[in-house]
Amino acid sequence: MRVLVTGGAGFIGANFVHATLGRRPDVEVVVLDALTYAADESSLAPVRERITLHVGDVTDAALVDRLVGECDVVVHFAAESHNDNSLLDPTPFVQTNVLGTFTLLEAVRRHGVRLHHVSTDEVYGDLELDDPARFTEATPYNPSSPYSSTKAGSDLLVRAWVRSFGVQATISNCSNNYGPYQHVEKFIPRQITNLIDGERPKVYGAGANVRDWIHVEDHNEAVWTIIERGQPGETYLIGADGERSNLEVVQDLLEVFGRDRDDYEPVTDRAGHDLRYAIDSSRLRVELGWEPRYTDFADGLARTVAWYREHEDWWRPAKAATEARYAAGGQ
Ligand code: NAD
Ligand code: TDX
Repeated sequence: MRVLVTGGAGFIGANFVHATLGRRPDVEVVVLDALTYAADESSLAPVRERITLHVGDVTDAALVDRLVGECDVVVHFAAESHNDNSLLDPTPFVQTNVLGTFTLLEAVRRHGVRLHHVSTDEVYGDLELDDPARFTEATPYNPSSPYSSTKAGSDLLVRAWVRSFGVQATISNCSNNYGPYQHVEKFIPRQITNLIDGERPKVYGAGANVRDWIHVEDHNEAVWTIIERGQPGETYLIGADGERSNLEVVQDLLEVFGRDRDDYEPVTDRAGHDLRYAIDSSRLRVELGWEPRYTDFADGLARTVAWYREHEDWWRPAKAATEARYAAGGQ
């Protein structure tokens, strides 16, 4: 089986490529990635000889058509993925997330190729902090940010292409991922690398906002489960019951580094900051038999800290510029 992985040089995509080559020796991996600021070709270095990497844009219809025509399955990770960036300049979000997905859909339609579209729980908007509800596949779309609205738009395109043209596609909406190879702009790697540098973690507002954390390997195994056993045309929510407030995560990290639990810095809050995300992944578990393996968040976090400690050469080049950008916005 030949799999085309868009965005395979980014955080989740690179982990997907590693996991696929590690556990599915029959699968041939082709990566399409524009190598934006969010990508790092060195994330693929350990497997570079075993994959084909095309540096190109998912909105390039001719290139996408050719690559899709040569593969059996497409797994679509490529996206602009950071909410804070989408508030500074939404343009590339509309371009990549909406037009890129449209370009891919037209190609899989022409070639009759199976597509798995990777999306986010943020398409459902947010929940109140004291609301016991969780998102399900039936929750209405209600995105808040430029990022999440463009992801919602891409999901709706996929649904329409399934219904109107019979495209064989599945969609997954996953909660917040953590693990190796995540860009230092994101919450957990930013705080780990701040702590390695002796700086204080930066918490938006009071740190009360809740995210539902899942280890990236559990996400990617769920994606494979859906490719192999999912129903074309269906949506599956992916989550590992990992709800934590941002403050709890920061305090866990402070403890790992042997620092005082209150040694963090409150900074300017994100505009329109979603309060809480929470996933009910019963459908994926009951119908397709998936279960997360990283069920101990403290352990997963400690392993992630160890990875960043051991891979300073990987994250250091992006750190100063990322912090300068945050500092300019008071964050
Ligand atoms: P990332 O920003 O780390 O990686 C995105 C990758 O896409 C990069 O390698 C980048 O170069 C590539 N890319 C961007 N624009 C492109 C274009 N026009 N053409 C080709 N390649 C392009 O993102 P991530 O965190 O790995 O997220 C991957 C996917 O998973 C995204 O679709 C995101 O919406 C979704 N997702 C992420 C999370 C999370 O917590 N990170 C959770 C749920 C869903
Ligand atoms: O320095 C920080 N301090 C802070 O308190 C940063 C960078 C973030 N935060 C807060 C904002 C959020 O409440 O931490 C939480 C997590 O922030 P991000 O890592 O930016 O993630 P989030 O906005 O929740 O979106 C993530 O999960 C869903 C991914 O970036 C998306 O791609 C995915 O779709």
